[in-house]
Amino acid sequence: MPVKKKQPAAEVSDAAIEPEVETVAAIEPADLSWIEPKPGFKSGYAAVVGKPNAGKSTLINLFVGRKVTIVSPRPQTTRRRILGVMSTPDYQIVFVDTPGLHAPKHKLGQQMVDYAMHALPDADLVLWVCDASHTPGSEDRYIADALQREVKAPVILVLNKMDELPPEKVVPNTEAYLALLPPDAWMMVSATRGHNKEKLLDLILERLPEGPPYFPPDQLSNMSDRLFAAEVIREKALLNTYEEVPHGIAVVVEQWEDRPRNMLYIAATIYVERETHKSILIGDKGQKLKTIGQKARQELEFLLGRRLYLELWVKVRERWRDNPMMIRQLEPIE
Ligand SMILES: Nc1nc2c(ncn2[C@@H]2O[C@H](COP(=O)(O)OP(=O)(O)O)[C@@H](O)[C@H]2O)c(=O)[nH]1
Ligand SMILES: [Mg+2]
Repeated sequence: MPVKKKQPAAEVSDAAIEPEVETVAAIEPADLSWIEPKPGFKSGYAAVVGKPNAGKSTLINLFVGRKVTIVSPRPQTTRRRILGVMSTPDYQIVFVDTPGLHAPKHKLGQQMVDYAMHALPDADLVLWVCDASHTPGSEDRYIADALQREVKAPVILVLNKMDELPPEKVVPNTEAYLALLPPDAWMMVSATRGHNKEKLLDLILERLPEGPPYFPPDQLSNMSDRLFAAEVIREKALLNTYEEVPHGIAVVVEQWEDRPRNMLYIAATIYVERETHKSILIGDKGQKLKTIGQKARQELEFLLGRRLYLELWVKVRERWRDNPMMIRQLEPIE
């Protein structure tokens, strides 16, 4: 087949260019009143750390009141530093979601641990989230040591998953976690059910310093809609695959276009590390990819408040998690 030649760009001579006329109507001045410090207003960064799967992201979504960070039963779902902002007329808490602290096995894992560690020195307080339904393991000890070393701010121990904790384990498990690191305060909660949310909030507010709001009150996260869409697609891919596939998944939104009648068109590529993973993700007659696409579309339509046409592609990038250049492409830093 003959290769189609690219059309040359239209030539424009200087004479043809009209001087630009200012046609933009006066722009409304932005409402910056939220920046004004109000007496007694409290604000601060709360770094949320803990081992993978402890429920850090679930807890942040609970406080923010909307999903701002994805959740799955797979360890290491959170790869970036994601902020979830909770604003009221009296205070603003900026929750810093961090990848779970763990011994990294690849370069991406190292980047994730670095994100989590970097959140610590800047934090006004630290929420150390543990899975209280299990006794502490070596990962919890590793985190307790890191907190002892790196953190001067108050540490609140959040004993999560109390809904899965049998009554006879409450005292021994609590004591075992308290023995790792004496926190400034602790609370048993269930992030999925919302148990003790208000009590934990009181502990946070007691330790939150006075300060100005850092974000406008209607801003819930630091993520652009485009990045968040990629995250939601990744979450649906994680929830619909098993074993080794999920860890090597990355999603890039390649196209994002407004279409007529408030329709949004998104084309995204799901990257995997192996051909076999690609066929698992696509599934028999494309069924798995279709399910992932439907679930992502439904949720994004709800979150973005508009109709969506979502097109998904799957591509292989071998061992991308060990390749610094590909990590930059697929999991860029903010
Ligand atoms: N039973 C129970 N499960 C929870 C609770 N909080 C989180 N989970 C589940 O634990 C898994 C990991 O949650 P996630 O928030 O992604 O953990 P992260 O890795 O620490 O961010 C998900 O399947 C959550 O639904 C809880 O309070 N109780
Ligand atoms: Mg997470």
